[in-house]
Amino acid sequence: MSKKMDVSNKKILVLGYALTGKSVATFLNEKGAQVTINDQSDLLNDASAQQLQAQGVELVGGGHPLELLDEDFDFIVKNPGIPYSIPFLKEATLRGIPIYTDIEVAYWFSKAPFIGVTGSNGKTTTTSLIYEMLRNRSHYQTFLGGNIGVPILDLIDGASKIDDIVLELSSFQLVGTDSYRPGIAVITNIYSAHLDYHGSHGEYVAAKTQNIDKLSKTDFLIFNYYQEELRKLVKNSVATPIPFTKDSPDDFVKEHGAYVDQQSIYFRGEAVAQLDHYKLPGIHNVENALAAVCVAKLKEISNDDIQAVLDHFEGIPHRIQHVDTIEGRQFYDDSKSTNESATITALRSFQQPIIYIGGGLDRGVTFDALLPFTENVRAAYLYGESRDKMAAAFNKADLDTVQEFETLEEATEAAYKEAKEGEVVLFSPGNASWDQFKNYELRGERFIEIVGSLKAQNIYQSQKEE
Ligand code: UMA
Repeated sequence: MSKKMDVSNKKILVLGYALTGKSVATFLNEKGAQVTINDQSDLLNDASAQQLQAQGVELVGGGHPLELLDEDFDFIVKNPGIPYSIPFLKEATLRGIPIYTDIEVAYWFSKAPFIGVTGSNGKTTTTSLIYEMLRNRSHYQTFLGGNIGVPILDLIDGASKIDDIVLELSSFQLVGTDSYRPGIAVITNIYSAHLDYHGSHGEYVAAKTQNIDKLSKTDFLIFNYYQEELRKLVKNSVATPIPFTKDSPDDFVKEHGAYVDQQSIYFRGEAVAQLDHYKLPGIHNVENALAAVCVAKLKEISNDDIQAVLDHFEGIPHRIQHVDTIEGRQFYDDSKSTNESATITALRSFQQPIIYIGGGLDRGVTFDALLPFTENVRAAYLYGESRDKMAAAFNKADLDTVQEFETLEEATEAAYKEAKEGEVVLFSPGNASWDQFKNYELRGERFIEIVGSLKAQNIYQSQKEE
C-alpha cells in the first residue's frame, strides 16, 4: 500500500516539538529531508533537539515568527494539538503551503496497512481490544500507535506489508491527512467534541470522516449502525460497510455486521463469543467490543481467541477501571476523565446508585452539562480548585448530600464512609489533574492507594458492629 514519497532534499517545517514533533523530525531527518523545527517554547534546553541540530536540523524556538514562512517550505508537519487558528498557520494556509500531520507522512512510507480507529468516545478501548485480539497471531506482527500515545512514525519502519498497524486517530490527527487510507476504518460513534478546535460540529464531523471518500472497494468501513449522521456518510462510500449495533439488528446488520443477542456477540449471523465475563461496564463498552469483533473476524481471528480477550481484558488504566469490591461496594477509577464529556460517559455506565468523587483544575467550566446524567448519583464529594463550581452544579440535582473538601484524600475518605452495599464509588474527576497532581496517571494511582489504605482500616466492619 506504500505510496512512497521521496522527501530527500524536500524542505520541511516540523511545527511543535512534543511527542509527535520529535518523532516526525527524527524520521524525516533520517530520510534525508531538510528539516526545520519550530516550537513556541524555547528549544535551547531540549537535549534531543540539540542532537538533531548537531545533525543539521535547524531549530527555531520561542514563538512562531511569520518571516519563517519566507523560507519556501514544501510542506509543514504539525503536532496535532496545535490549532489551525494560530496566526502562523493562517498565514501558511493563505500562502498555500500544505499542512499535514504525522499520519499522512506515515501513509506515504508504511509498507504495512492501517486499521484506523476514530470516533468521539471509545477510541482507546476499541483500539486496545483490537490490538489484543490481533497481537498473538503467529506469522504476523501487530503494532499499536497514534493518539493512544505512541507516534506512528516511531513504528512504521519495523512493520512489513503482511503486518498490521492498529491506530487510534483523533480528529486533530485526521484533519491533517490527504491521501491517507486505512484498509479497515472503524468509526465508533460521532458526538460533538473539541468544538473549540474545529469551530463547528460540521467541521468536526468532516475531520472525523474525511477519509471515508478515500476508501476503495477493497477496504472495509466498520461503523455504528444506528447513528443517522454516520449512515448517511457511509452510503456515499464504495468501501464494504460493516455495521455494528447494541440495539436490535435489522436484516442488513444480521447479514453484514455485528450485534448482541442474549449476551452473545454475533457476526454475520454466527455466534462468536459471550459477554458473560466481560469486565468493562456500560453499554458503550459493548459497542466497543462489537467494533473490535468486526475487525478480528475480518482478520480471521478464531472465536476462542476473541473470547479469551473479552474474558480477560481489564480496560484502559484509569478509564472507568474497576479497583476493588469491598463488602459489596464497587470502586472505580476514572482519573483519565479530564473533562465533562468523559465524566458523562462514566455516569452513564452504571445502573447502581453512585457515590461520586470529582474535582481538579479550575478552567472556568460550570458543570451544568452533568445534570441530565445525575439520576443515579446519590451523593457527591468534591475537591480541589473546581470544587465550588462543581458543588454549584450538583446542588441543582436532587442528591442526599454534596460536600466539598480541599484534597482527594479527604473527599475519598468521606465517600468511602458514605457508600452502602450495592453502590458504586466512582472517581471521575471531570477536570485536569494539574492543581494537585503532575498528571492523571499519578492522580489515579493515588486514588487506588487511598482506597487500599481505607480498606485496611476495616471501616465497614466497624460500621456493622455499631
Ligand atoms: N505548540 C506550539 N505552538 C502552539 C501550541 C503548541 O509550538 O501554538 C507546541 C507545544 O509547545 C508542544 C507541542 O506543540 O511542544 C504540543 O503538541 P501536542 O499537544 O500535539 O502534543 P504531542 O505530545 O505531540 O501529543 C499528540 C497528541 N496530543 C494532542 O492531540 C493534544 C497525543 O494525544 C498523542 O498521544 C500523541 O500526539 C502521539 O500521537 C493525547 C490527547 O490528549 C493523548 N489527545 C486528544 C484527546 O485524546 O482528546 C486529541
